[in-house]
Amino acid sequence: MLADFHMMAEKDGDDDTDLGVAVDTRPKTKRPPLYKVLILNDDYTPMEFVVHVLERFFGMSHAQAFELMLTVHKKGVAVVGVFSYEIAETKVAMVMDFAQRHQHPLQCTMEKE
Ligand code: TYC
Repeated sequence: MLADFHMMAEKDGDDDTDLGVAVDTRPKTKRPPLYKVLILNDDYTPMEFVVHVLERFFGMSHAQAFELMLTVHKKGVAVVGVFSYEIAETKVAMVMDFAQRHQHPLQCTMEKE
């Protein structure tokens, strides 16, 4: 716990000679790192399957999912969401398992933001 810092002018009779310790003025609220989940293009996975994946696992509307699928198809890769490490890891595992079960080579990965 941080020591309180009272804004009292010249509390130490500031002649700049005291050898006090430095005191933290900001609470340390370190946010957890975030991870981008990416979908990669390939030549074999059907477009409709990718659209379905984006709707099912990333909560997108059909229109949003279709648009993002086309972005991946044209550009090769796209970020589909940003999550905490555990959520990102779970999304990647669910997509990879779903693709494998349907025998599509769709790839889903994550990287630190
Ligand atoms: N390129 C695929 C096709 O033409 C479609 C596709 C889009 C595949 C996005 C993967 O992440 C992907 N059938």
